[in-house]
Amino acid sequence: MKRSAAAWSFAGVLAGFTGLAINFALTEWFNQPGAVVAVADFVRDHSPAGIVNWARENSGKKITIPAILLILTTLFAVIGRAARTRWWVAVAGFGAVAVLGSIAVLTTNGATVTRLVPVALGYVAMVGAMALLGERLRQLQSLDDSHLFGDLWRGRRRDFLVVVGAVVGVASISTIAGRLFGQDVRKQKEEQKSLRLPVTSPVIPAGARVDVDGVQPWMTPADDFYLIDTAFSRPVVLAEDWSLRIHGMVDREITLTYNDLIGREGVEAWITLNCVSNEVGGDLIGNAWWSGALLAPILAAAGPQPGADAVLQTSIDGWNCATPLDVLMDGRKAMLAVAMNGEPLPRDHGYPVRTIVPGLYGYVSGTKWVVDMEVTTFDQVDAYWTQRGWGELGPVKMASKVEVPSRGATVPAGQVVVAGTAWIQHTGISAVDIQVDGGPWTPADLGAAASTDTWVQWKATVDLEPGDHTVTVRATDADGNVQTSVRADVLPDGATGWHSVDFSVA
Ligand SMILES: Nc1nc2c(c(=O)[nH]1)N[C@H]1C(S)=C(S)[C@@H](COP(=O)(O)O)O[C@H]1N2
Ligand SMILES: [Mo]
Repeated sequence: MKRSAAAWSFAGVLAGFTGLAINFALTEWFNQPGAVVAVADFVRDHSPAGIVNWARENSGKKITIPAILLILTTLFAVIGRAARTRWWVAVAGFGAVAVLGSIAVLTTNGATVTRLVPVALGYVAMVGAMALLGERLRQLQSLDDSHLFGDLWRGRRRDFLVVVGAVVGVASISTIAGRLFGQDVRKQKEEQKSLRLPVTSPVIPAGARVDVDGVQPWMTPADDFYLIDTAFSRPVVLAEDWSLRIHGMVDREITLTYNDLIGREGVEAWITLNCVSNEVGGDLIGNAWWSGALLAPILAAAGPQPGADAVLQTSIDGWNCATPLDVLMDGRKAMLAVAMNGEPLPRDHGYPVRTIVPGLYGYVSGTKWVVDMEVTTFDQVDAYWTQRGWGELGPVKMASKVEVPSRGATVPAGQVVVAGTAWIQHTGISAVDIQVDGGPWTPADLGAAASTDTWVQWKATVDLEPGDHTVTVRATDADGNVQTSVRADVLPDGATGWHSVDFSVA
């Protein structure tokens, strides 16, 4: 009796996951949001700001999908168990799951009813697998006590296990096939390989590096570049399908294709991008050689109307941000980027096109997979993060970081090298000072600055006695402002405060 309940629960879980696997395989193949991802998106978009901000700090993105799968596992087990005596519970229970999935899928960005097809087929797979498994279980359990553990029982148990094996096989193969053969994923890789972009390879400016081991590379390789976005599954967009629509408070609406974009006069620049969520001493920052087209002349061609002060940028995944129009038009190298470090953008960093705006945090400017720009006013719009309590304008704050010695390190006595980075993009750093054990501030040597839009490396050498020490760094910008010591949290508009590192001298 107990065993049979467990067997039916197991069958329910297996049938449920078979349906999820079929849904996954189909949605990967047709490049649509899968039902589980759509539910995760739905949960994120309908959670209160406090929870979303909390989750952002506590890697909520990583636990959302496992949590949904855990809840589904429990639900599938309950459904399977109930189906032992009431078959209609399986039909209705899996049906309820499919209805929830359908609602979530229909709320995804750009949804059409065709997105319901993979949900429906997933549902058919759930009920079908449950029917196959249930029938074998029923046969097995219809044996009376005299047959228990006899040949007949063994034979029927084998039948059941064969069906279990077949169902597990179908589910696994679908999942793996979805991962490997997602049509557009393959096409995208081919496209990225065959693109011949009019871009140059990065050449690190002479003197930019202080050449101290342990300082992060001046140019961040794309593979090491931090990743931040709200997407549970990063969109796969083909350059050949991409277009950007510029509309709203403009004299002429414009639609640009990828070829239009790369046919324009190019712009290339070293630009450091960082996240507003970067804590003091944190590593949500990177510096790359970006290539693309300047945004200002494109916006100018559209002709922003008087009164407009914002550009609402939207990604193909529905995420959006509003960027000050004057910042985009003031002559800085705000661009629609197609390449990073001389290569087409990687999928995760926004392939085929993203926005990069020197001097602003990513959350108000760096839209990945950007497809829409609406010229508007801040009064009229409330973008994804500003709705959740983050600052509207998002200029980068001055910051500096000690990277050598690392925290807790033990270094040999004598001349100790201290080094790191400092930044305030689009203003530029003019000086960096360090302080050891609360003593006087002494100037560090700065690496060459490529432009005001990148970070600078710095280094200093200090003579230290054996024992425990603390080194603190602070920067000064090109206007002579000294970095504030006042500690501020990353919410609402970026952290402030000096970075210190404790270490020992042997
Ligand atoms: N589509 C989309 N673009 C986005 C985001 C996002 O969540 N979705 N996050 C922004 C934030 S908060 C930052 S800091 C940068 C990070 O860019 P990266 O992942 O290429 O480093 O992308 C921005 N662009
Ligand atoms: Mo960010």
